Amino acid sequence: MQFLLYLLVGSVFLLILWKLIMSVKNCFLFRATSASLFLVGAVLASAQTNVAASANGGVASQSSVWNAANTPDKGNDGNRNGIYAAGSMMHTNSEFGAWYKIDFATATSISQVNVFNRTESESGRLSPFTVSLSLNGSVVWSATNQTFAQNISDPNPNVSGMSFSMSNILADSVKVQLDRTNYLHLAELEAYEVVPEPASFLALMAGVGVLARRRKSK
Ligand SMILES: [Ca+2]
Repeated sequence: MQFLLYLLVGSVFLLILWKLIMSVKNCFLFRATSASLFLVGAVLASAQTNVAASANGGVASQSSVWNAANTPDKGNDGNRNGIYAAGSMMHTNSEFGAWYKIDFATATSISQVNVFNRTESESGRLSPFTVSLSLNGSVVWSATNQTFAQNISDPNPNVSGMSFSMSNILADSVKVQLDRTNYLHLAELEAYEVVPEPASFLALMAGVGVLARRRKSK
């Protein structure tokens, strides 16, 4: 269904682009301008989708549940608040290699993983840890022996996240695991893919069309 939508949008876009080129093909300034906007649009007309979120089909599991209030769904509910009392944190028992995993709805090319730690206390329990991506049960990317260090800016002081970047790794799950014995509690675990936004792209090209008409009328 999504493929058909892209095909339809792509066809409309090509038709509009062809008409624009034919109407102002002798205008060098326009061609230079539209080419620049085309490149800008290709960058702007993309968005990141967190495929680990339960709202996007992510299904979470964990090695154990410390308290009934700290079930796996709390780690992918879209709430990054790191205060335990906020009620949006998964929490295992204290055990060696305690883990938290989220299966995606489908295999997806992942470019970024964000790990959000507890903030009001016990944030040191997370380190050292391993974050990994897997496909069909095999690890396809990992960062081991990590010490948590906040590198995500957030206006909410109760949000503390560490971001990991990778080059579009095809995976169907993301996992955080302690490299020692301790409790594992995360406010949120996210995994992002970059997807095109045809609607934004067409809006941009509509702006190009207006520009073309203005230049042609001069
Ligand atoms: Ca949460």
